[in-house]
Amino acid sequence: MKESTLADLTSTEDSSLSKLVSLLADLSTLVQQRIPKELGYSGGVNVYGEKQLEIDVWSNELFTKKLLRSGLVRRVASEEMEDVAESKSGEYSVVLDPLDGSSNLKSNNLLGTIVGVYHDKSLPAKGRDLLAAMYFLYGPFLQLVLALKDGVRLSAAAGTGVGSRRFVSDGQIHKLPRPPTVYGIGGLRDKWTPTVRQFVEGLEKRKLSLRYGGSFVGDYNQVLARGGFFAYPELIDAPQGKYRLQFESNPLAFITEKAGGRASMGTGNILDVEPTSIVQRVPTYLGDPDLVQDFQTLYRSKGQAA
Ligand code: AFP
Repeated sequence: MKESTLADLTSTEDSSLSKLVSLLADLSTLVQQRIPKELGYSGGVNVYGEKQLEIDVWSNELFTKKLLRSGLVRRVASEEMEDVAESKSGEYSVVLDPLDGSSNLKSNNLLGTIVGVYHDKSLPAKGRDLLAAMYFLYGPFLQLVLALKDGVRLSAAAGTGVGSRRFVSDGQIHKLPRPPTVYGIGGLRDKWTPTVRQFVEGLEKRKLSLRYGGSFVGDYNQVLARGGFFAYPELIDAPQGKYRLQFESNPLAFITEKAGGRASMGTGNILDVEPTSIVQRVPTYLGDPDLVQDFQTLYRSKGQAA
C-alpha cells in the first residue's frame, strides 16, 4: 500500500489547516527529543495547583509561542496557562494540553500532546464546534492520531523526512474496533460511585482486560487501537471528575465520535456541554458506542444529576 504523508492526509482541508497540522507535527518532534533532557521540576504550579515540571513549562511555551507567531492562530488556551493568549492575526483558535501525563515522566510512562482546533471561535468554546482534533503520543514511536471532518487517521514519525515530513500513514480511515476488548477507569476505586462500580463489574463479566497507566492519551490510545471503554469518572469527592473539558475531554470526544464511538459526561454528549470557563472539568466516559450508551442508560436510571 502506498504510504501517505501528512500533506496527503490533510489534502481535503484548507491549506491553512494543513499548514497548522504540519507545524504541530514539527513541534511534536522537538518535544519528543526534549523529554529525556528535562526531568527536573520547574518549582512552579499550574492554575490547578499541580506541580509543573520544567518540560511542562517548556512545551507550553514552545507550542504557544510558535502557534501565535505562525500567522495561522489568533488565540491559544492551554492547560498550563491561566488566561487565553492572543495574537493580532490568524483564523484558528487552538486549545492545548501541551504535555498530558507528565507526572508519569519519572516512570517513563506514555505522554501526549492534545490539540483541538476551532475556526476563529472565542475560548472557551463548545466541543461540537471543533474543526479538528488530534493527539501526539510519545511512546515507543511518535504517533499522531488526527481527526478531521471525514474521520480519524493514524500516522507515525517513521519516515526518512525531517520534522513533520517524518510522519507516514496508510491513509486509511480508522474506526474503533469491535467487539470491545479493553477498559480503563481513573481515580481511586474507593472514590468511585456505586454506578461506576456496577458498570465496571459488568465490563469484567464481559471479560474486558484492564488497561490503566495514568496517562489519558496513552490509556485512551489502547481503546482506540483495540476497542473498549475509558473513563475518568465523577468521583465521590470530585463530582466533575478530573479532566478539563477544553483541553482533554472535548478533543478526545471529537476523535471518539469521528472513530464511530460515543463520548458522554453521564447524562449527555461531552461535545454538547456548554462551556462556562477555561478551567471547567467534566466527567468523561469514552469509547465503544454500545458500552457508552449502556453506561449512560445506567447513569440516568440512577437519577444522577449531570
Ligand atoms: P498529569 O498531566 O498531571 O500527569 O495528569 C495526567 C492526567 O490528567 C491524565 O493524563 C491521566 O489520565 C490522569 O491525570 C491520571 O490521574 P490519576 O493519577 O488520578 O489516576
